[in-house]
Amino acid sequence: MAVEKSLVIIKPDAVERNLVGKILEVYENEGLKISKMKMEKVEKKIAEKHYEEHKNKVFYEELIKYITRSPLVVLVLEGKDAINKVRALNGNTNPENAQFGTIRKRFALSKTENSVHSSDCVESANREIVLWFPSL
Ligand code: 3AN
Repeated sequence: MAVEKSLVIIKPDAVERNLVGKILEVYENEGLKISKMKMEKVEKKIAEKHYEEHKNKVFYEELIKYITRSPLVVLVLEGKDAINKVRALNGNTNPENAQFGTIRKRFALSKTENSVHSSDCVESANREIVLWFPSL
């Protein structure tokens, strides 16, 4: 399996509830390496670019308001099959449907306030990493 990079966000609801350490521990325990990491309250224009594929969805405005409301932690995780591995650890978008033991089952509050984001394919990962870490 190929070594991949995935862009991960520990979202405002999780940072607000002091869950950063617990979430990072899940990824590190699976052997994933943190290769970049920063904490910030994201600018609206970066948030809009990150979620541009959802621009026409009914939940878009709520999503942008939420993701910009308080600081988040954004990181790059590296490892074998990192993209699928992280998505499996995160669980379903809707915490009600997330598998037992996943990050979203344990911590997410709703479909919007669902604690984590991770890239869904190599192309998204490349796009998102350049967006969040433009100096790379
Ligand atoms: P995922 O983050 O699981 O890849 P996406 O890419 O389909 O999910 O959605 C991006 C984000 O948009 C989700 N993490 C969630 O915060 C929000 N979202 C997705 N679907 C809904 C929905 N039906 N209602 C509210 N928010 C949603």
